[in-house]
Amino acid sequence: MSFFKRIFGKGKDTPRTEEEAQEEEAKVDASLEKSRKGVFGHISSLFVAGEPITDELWDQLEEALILGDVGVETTQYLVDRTKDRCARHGVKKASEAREMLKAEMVSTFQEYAYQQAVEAVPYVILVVGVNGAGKTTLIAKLAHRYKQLGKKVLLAAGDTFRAAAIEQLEVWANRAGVLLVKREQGSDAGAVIFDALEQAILTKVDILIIDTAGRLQAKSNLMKELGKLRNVIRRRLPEAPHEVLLVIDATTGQNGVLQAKSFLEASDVTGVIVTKLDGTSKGGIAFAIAQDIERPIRYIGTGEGIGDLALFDAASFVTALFAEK
Ligand SMILES: Nc1nc2c(ncn2[C@@H]2O[C@H](COP(=O)(O)OP(=O)(O)O)[C@@H](O)[C@H]2O)c(=O)[nH]1
Ligand SMILES: [Mg+2]
Repeated sequence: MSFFKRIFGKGKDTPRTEEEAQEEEAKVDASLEKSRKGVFGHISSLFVAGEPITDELWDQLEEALILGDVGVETTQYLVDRTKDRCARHGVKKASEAREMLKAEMVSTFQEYAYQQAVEAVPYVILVVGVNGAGKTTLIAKLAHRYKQLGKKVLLAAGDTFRAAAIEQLEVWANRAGVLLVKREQGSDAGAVIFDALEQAILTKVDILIIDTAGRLQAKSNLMKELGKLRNVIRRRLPEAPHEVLLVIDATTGQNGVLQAKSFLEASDVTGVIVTKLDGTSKGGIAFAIAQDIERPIRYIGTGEGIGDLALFDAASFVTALFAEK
């Protein structure tokens, strides 16, 4: 029996122990180091203790947020709301304004809160996003996580375009100790998914996670392809997929957000995963993602290893961005 207190979260991926929650916070903290030392350290230093709030401060803040990949619109939104919050609270000092900014940042993320996942067996998760965003790696991380939570996990190699993609998922499935359904390269992705659904139902799998190809030639093709996959799933399980996770690479900046938006029209995205936060000094992209994609951020990828995944928590994310080390 674990003596750690159980934390009952909102998702299927909880409960976690307190120790695990702390480990995840440390991972988030480490992956934001570049951002903290760069733009966000600078932002923090704009709010000089003992100084009053000035127009210049707001201008500098705006400039710095845009540099940090927060995006023009989201920056304007954040700054306006921070000003309002300062006015409402009668804040005059710069050091207090910094806390108002942080509070606004947290609430920006919370506008799209994660909804309680439905109970379903098998619980089907479809993973979408452009090539290279980190879909396959995320699937490995999720498989590992659910396995550790005692769930029976099955993966579907739905990216059938490249042989390497199937092999890559197979290597990860072995490493995570979960089963994989695949067909040879060039097969119909819908057929792979159909097989996987049959196997998941027959063998009473708890969680089925489906990989997809992220080719982004024409938007109409993408919509057609994803629509087809969705129909295959729904014909067998009308309520599925229960989650559609959109994976976005933090290092691709505003352009990455723009590309990711085409997936919103092509599939019913329920949540976002931000990967490679460890590889950028512009962690502000997370705000742009939350605002532009209008979905909750579920997890962040904090590295290339199977354990490098953290549940997203708005407050600890903002704290880590500004923490003084
Ligand atoms: N540093 C870092 N690299 C990552 C992360 N997630 C994925 N990657 C790397 O990004 C590359 C593409 O990942 P992959 O899962 O193949 O992307 P896919 O094409 O969307 O399936 C690989 O080299 C991964 O190791 C992350 O959170 N941090
Ligand atoms: Mg892949």
